[in-house]
Amino acid sequence: MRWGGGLVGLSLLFGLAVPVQAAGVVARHAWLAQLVKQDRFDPVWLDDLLGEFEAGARPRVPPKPAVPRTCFTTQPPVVKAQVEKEGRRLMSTHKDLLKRVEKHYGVPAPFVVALWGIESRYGTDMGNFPILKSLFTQAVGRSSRVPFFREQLREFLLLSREEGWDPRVPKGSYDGAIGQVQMLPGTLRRHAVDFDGDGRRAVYSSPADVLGSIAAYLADNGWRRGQPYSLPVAGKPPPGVAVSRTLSKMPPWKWWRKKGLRLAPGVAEPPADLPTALIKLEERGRDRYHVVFNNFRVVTLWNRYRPFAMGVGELAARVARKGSRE
Ligand SMILES: [Ca+2]
Repeated sequence: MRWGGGLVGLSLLFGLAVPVQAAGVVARHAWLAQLVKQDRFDPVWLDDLLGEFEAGARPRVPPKPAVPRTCFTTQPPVVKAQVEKEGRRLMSTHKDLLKRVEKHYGVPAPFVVALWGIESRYGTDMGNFPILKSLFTQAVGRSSRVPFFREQLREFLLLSREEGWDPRVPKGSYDGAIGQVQMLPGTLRRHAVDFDGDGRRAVYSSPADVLGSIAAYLADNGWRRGQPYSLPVAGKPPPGVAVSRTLSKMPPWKWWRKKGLRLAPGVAEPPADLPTALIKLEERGRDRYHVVFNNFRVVTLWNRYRPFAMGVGELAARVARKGSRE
């Protein structure tokens, strides 16, 4: 079945008279017609491509695991140990490549490898949903996220055209995250790079493109070389010192010091003028406090959930342990 019936769909695309339709269907057709006009997609090709998906026939979503895979801080210790071990092995396997990535983008190898491990288990778990079907069925659904999925579907079609992909082929997450980097199509179009220079951004298969793209995203979003990521606070913050609500405006570290905030024993002080935020992590009934800096903020642009960024820092520290570098 074509979307809304092939002839009706095409008649709309070509601006012909249309029978009375449900408002939602008309809106959907208007959106597809706009895609054709705006991005010069062939209407017959588009109709053929999307026609097999019936509106509302969503891909079956498996139940969510108790521990989200992308939150390293909450993974069971045995899983953490496995991810760390594999990460350290890959740090060694890709040592030369990671050096080039670090030199070019200024992002240390352990952070690049940590994001790779957390997002796709180093490329072994990229999601099994056909991206086109996932995005289309959610783009014509009824949820408040319809505009988001419409935009991502458009980005996916553009990306497929640019990269020479058959849009029917790529698989990924239910939300449309693609490849070993698990970036959404729009993010991928803006930030992914062809780091091995073969003319394609092979985020499914090329370690150079995968690692380069992760570092490029971080660099594009303001990663700074040589700055600390997060440091543990001694105990609880003093009374009257609140956790930062935003990471977009950070006072300097000396401001926090003046308020009485202290780092855990043995932790080296950051530069006094370094912009600093205070975060709290609730873990197994215990609150932990950390001060975090610009590069932590950059990772919250990748995933705004603060424990995600904390997990990236934790895994980066683990894979960087003795024996993993040089
Ligand atoms: Ca490439």
